[in-house]
Amino acid sequence: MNKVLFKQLFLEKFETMHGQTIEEASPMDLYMTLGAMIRDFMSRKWIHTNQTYVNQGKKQVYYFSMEFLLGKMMERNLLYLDWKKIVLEAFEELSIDLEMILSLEPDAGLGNGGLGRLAACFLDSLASLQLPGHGCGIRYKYGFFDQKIVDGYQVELPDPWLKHGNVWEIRKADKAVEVRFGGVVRLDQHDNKTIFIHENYDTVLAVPYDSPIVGFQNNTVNTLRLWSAETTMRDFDFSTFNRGDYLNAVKYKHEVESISQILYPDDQHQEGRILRLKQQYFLVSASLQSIIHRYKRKGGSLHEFSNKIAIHINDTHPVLAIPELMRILIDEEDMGWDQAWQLTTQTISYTNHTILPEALEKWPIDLFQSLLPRIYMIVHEINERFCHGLWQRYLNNWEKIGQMAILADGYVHMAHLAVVGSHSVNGVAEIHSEILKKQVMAHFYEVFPYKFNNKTNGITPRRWLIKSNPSLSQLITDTIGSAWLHDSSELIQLMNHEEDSYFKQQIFTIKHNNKLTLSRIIEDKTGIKVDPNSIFDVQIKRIHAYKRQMLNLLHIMDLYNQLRENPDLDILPRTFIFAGKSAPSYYQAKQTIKLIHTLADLINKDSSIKDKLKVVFLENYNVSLAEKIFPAAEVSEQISTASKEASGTGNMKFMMNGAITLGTLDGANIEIKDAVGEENIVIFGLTAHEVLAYYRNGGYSAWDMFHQDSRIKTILTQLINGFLPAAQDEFRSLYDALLYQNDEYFVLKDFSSYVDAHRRINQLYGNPQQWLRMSVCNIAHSGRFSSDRTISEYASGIWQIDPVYVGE
Ligand code: 26V
Repeated sequence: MNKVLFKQLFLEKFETMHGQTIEEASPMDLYMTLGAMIRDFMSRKWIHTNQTYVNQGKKQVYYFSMEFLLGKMMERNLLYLDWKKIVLEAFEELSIDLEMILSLEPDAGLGNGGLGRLAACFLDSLASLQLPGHGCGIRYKYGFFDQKIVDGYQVELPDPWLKHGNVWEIRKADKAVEVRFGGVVRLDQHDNKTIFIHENYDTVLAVPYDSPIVGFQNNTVNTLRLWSAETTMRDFDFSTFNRGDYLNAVKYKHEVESISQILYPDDQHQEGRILRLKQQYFLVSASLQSIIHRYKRKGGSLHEFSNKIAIHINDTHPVLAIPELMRILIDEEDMGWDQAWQLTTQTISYTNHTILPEALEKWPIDLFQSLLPRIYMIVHEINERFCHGLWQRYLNNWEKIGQMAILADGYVHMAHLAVVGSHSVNGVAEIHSEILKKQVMAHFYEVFPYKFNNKTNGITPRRWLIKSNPSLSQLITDTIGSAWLHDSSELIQLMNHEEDSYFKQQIFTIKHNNKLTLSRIIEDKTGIKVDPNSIFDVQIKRIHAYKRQMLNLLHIMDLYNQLRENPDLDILPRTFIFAGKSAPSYYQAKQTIKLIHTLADLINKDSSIKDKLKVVFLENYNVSLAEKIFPAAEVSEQISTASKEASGTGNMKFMMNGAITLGTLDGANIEIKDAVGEENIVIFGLTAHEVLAYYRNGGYSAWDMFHQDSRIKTILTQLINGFLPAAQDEFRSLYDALLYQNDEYFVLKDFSSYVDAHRRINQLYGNPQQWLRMSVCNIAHSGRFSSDRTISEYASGIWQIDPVYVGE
């Protein structure tokens, strides 16, 4: 591709698509035209990739996930195809503003947070490493809700991201499959074998929409297949409608389509709603049927299935892939139980992403059984056989067997099914994997020690550095060459420039410019003027008690109290930046958002503190906003209660953009510390060991903290005594959680060491050479947190897949 050719093709494409000349074009028409051109170009590579995969017959992996938090795709695709420069120049000649066109694309927000974004980074790395790996998910009509802040409160609005269509997807109506719900299972005999006949079920049509996932400047184009729920014409027109029951027919259609209507927005709380279970089965049944159809069509033998196909389940949400694969092999392919079980466990691998007990999935047996009668029978049989083995091993230890059973206390325990029915179980950071083995899943670890392993998370440096921070990327290339673009471990070469003051000056300038850009965004969106010379201290993530936004806020209140007492207090000016969404039904988290706004109101207006402190909340945190914040951040707040954050991935995005982590010894923070060394990170607070000991033995009293530390007493009292510009009882629930509910997440216990950690940040920042050296050291060591490293480990350690070279 070159500029002249691009211009010609673009104008032609525009005219054929829109039947008018470019002078009459709306910005959206221009966006669509560019999208269609990119898609056409990728299509050729896509076809070629698929042909190569078929011809070479190598093993492929399918990543099953209820969430893919992709963000925008157009600029990404331009960069990966190496078209960005050409398009920029061509558009300049056509007087089209590329940045504006790119901004028209809605974020594909089909995820809640860490788990969904990880799936998107993994797809990016699979394609960029030329690995044959594809995503399977749901094409939600509405993505994660849009957050509006009204009077300091979060309000949720729908996210109609498909309103203008989606240029990247291709609907494959001919590849639709049927998914069955409800009904009854009748047993019959056939050739001396029991067969299972599923009758009187409802059928939902699953229609796939495929999007290309192009690799970074290579020829690989993998597939993300998202399923949409529709009624079969048969059901809609003939059975119900012909009975003259028009209203019920419409209602039925609506019910079926509701399966792919919305993404559930609560990511740390198991809700037990039937629609969510329907979504989960819909995803795995449709995906498995299509994988097996295709596998057989290409001549594959089912006995070889697990040598040719790996299926990974992203948390337990797609765990019904285990009984569904059993069902297909046994009921439809006439295989015996033992062989089906062998193939199923050899095919499936599972990642756990959370240890919060309230997020562990379980479904009431009666609900499960009536929705999925045949699947229930299979789960029951899996449970019988598993428990039988346990009886032999543990003789009469009923308590232990009960704790491990898949069916127990009236529930189906999804994590138990995942461990029993897969060959690999991994956590997402070293500490998290250890906690799984030693605590949460200790019984299972005793039975299946060989299944357990760790795969520390990672992030794609292409989106989170090359795309989001182009000036830093350019400086890195100018300094160490371009090898790092394809191999992020090369970033370590930057360590040779740790003491290079010219280089550090450039690092400073880039950060400063990024801060200026963010300052403008902040002023545009909130009207708040922030000082670009102040320390940008950032906490952006889901709002949750265990992530402890409250700890950050209590420290801000303490600083504010000190400044009011002594406006000349010797601290460097700070800007505290927050963003994040609360689950719609999570009252405490919503009140935390209100508290951030209340403090911002109070503090930003108070001229007596001489602009030393500003508090900002940016609404509607999403991938695109994140891409603007990370490059401008200086302090990365990673302050979860130790043992609670499985890994965290925002911590890695900050580090890669040169921010210093202020964090607890939790999740991947520990590995960041190991990578950069203690002098290049600021650690505080209880260790996981200490936290777990408190949970086990008791002995923590929040009231003791209140009485022992006068700062805590003052601040907590200010929450409820009318000091804040809000209704007097507004923050009573936050106050009660910290005191009357004995501070479940040890906010007060860690307060004092958190304050000290901030003092240390203040000192370090006060010595620019030292701070910049730390910043360089963090960037240099961030290569280990590339999702390319993570995916290589999954590929060789779990999936047993190899790269497939796709030619021009
Ligand atoms: C759970 C549920 C519960 C039922 C309703 C819908 C729903 C949706 C998502 C989830 C799972 C959330 C788990 C999660 O996001 N964990 C995060 O995973 C990141 C990637 O591994 C990791 O970095 C974070 O530490 C971890 O909190």
